[in-house]
Amino acid sequence: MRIVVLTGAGISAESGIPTFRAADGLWEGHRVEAVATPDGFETDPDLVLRFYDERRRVAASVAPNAAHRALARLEGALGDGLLVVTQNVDDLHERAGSRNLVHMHGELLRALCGACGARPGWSGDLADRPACPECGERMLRPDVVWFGELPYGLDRIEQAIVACDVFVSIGTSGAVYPAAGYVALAAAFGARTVELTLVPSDAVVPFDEVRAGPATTVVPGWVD
Ligand code: BV8
Repeated sequence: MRIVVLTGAGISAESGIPTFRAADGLWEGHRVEAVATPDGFETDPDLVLRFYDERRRVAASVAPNAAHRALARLEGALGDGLLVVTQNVDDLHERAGSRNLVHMHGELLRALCGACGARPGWSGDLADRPACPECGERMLRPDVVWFGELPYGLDRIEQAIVACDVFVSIGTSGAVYPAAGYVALAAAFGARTVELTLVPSDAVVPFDEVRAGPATTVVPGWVD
């Protein structure tokens, strides 16, 4: 049995990490989408660095929830038969025990050097412009994928989706591509598609099965 699970902000919501498109999706009065972009970074790098420093601190202060732990249990049972593809940049899947994991939109706990391209692990702040441990330049940004930038791991993800038997989408609004197109790709290659989320998304193709509810209920319910 080969399963691909796509997760979005909804799986971390009950851990205390705000989702993107909830009513309060604002940061210092800016739409999150306006901040999490290359243009936003060019326009006001300090604002963007502070935005991600704050999100890094929030992510460090919360814990994985029952949904993250259920996926780690599922990996224990399936081994390489399970791949988790997350749009999230927090490390709650790792801390719950998931290992077969792709952060397609990058990671809060990694920096990216604008000078040498190094991607060092990073748990501190970036707004105080620390030096890159590789080249010494002070051009570090969060290693997250902004709009118009190429997500990570696309080949590995697409190969897993076309080969999987079941595709499960958890806690994502299906607003962002290429992730939003994965359910159609899975269905086209014959996989059964399942959505586990609070508010069912108006997906490009309907899911075979939808379970609406909080992730800490519907994900363990489906896994176990
Ligand atoms: C790319 C940064 C190509 C990291 C994010 C037109 C013009 C320009 C671009 C495009 C265009 N059309 C399409 C595109 C591509 C664009 C795109 O999709 N735009 C959209 C707006 C139309 N995509 C891109 O640019 C991507 N790159 O295509 O590159 C390319 C090719 C070659 C060379 C170069 C480039 C890059 C996309 C990545 C953008 N970065 N964030 C960060 O700050 O975190 S996107 C951002 O949205 C986050 O990553 C987030 O993960 C993602 C999706 O949001 P969700 O996770 O779904 O969260 P949301 O709040 O929306 O929904 C939460 C859901 O949870 C809800 O459904 C809710 O019901 C549910 N929920 C809530 N509580 C619970 C719950 N479920 C269960 N339990 C609960 N308790």
